[in-house]
Amino acid sequence: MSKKEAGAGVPAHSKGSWTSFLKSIASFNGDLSSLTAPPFILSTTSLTEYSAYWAEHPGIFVAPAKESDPAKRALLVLKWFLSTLHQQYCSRSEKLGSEKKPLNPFLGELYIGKWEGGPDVGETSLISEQVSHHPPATAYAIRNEKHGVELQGYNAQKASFSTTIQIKQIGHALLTLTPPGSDEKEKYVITLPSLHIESLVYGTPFVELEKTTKIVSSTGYVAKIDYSGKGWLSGKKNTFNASLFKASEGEKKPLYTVDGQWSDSFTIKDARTKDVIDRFSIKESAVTPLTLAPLEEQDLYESRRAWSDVAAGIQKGDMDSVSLAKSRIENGQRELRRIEKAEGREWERRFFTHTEEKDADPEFLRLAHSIDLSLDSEKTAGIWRFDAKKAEGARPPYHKTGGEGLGITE
Ligand code: HC3
Repeated sequence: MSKKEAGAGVPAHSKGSWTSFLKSIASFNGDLSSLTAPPFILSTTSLTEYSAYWAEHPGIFVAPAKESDPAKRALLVLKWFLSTLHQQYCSRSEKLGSEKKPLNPFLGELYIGKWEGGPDVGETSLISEQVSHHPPATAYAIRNEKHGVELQGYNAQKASFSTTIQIKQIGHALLTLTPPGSDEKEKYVITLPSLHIESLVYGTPFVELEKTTKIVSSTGYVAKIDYSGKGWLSGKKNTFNASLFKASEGEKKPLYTVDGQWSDSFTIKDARTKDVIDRFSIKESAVTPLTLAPLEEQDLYESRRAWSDVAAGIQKGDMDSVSLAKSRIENGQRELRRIEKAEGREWERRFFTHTEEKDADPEFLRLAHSIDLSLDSEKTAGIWRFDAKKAEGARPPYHKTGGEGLGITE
């Protein structure tokens, strides 16, 4: 078998710029948005859109709320989490041939939509907002009223370089649901996996997950997922081993185990009997597309509308129009920040409010500490929570200004 050559996936006219890009990565400062990447690797999608990956299987998202046994409920939460990984971390490279460099969201950028899940599942809504630009942080709230399920969270990335790009995710997700026949809400605190980029040298980057994710519930269960890749024991990419156990009994006494590849399929077993009790396969689980408002009805701050000229330029390969449209947004944002500073105020987030650790919900803090989730809130400009009051009053146009901040003046 012939060996793949470096740069094999890079278009002929981009070989030189790809080599320069690789050199710049080796000495970069950790800010991924500052990297100048060749046009062929630029994505037309902003990071605010990535929040949708959490619920592209709305039926699996709401399933725990229908289960009356607490251990099985925690297992269904684990199954849902695992089912999101394919969408989160490899749907783009599968569709486009490689992982691309996403658009760097501007402060206040919004991505809003809903999934129609049919009579059984009902409607699930998504609100994603760029709540901080320096450091970049995206917050989201995903809610299904029919089943009383809500996921909210926020994330930022800290990048470093050692043989390839390594990314540590900062932030967490918080799932809240009401079990059948109960008035008490239960909570699940979810940590976010670390990742690195593979196949950079060939010009076909893709994501591999590493280290661990933990999910702890207010009902006393913990799920631990260990990720490994091709060079590890199993020899297969995107591998994981997970177990669910009672916090009081520890991981040596698992109730359930889950093994497989997050990009393909996995098997859930009863840890005591070793019986297979459930399977999940990406190929057999169609995703439900998110419905967005038509572009002309979207707010000027909604991602697809705000970035439309940039995206059109990228698609045409017209880098002059891309720089022009990007500069318009960047200059508009700079001007807005200047005015805010002069007026002694800051940008008002439309759907989220930040708290400091000392003011956070004590139950959340207890759960977070129990799984060593370090909040690192200075790296996300605070702990971000969905603000139902703000959201109640929010109807398009969501922002108070006009096109200011986007370089639109008339
Ligand atoms: C690192 C990443 C941006 C961040 C992406 C995150 C962590 C965002 C939150 C989502 O819930 C999960 C997620 C999935 C993929 C992560 C992206 C993969 C690559 C991208 C870098 C900024 C791009 C690096 C450039 C290049 C050319 C190597 O692709």
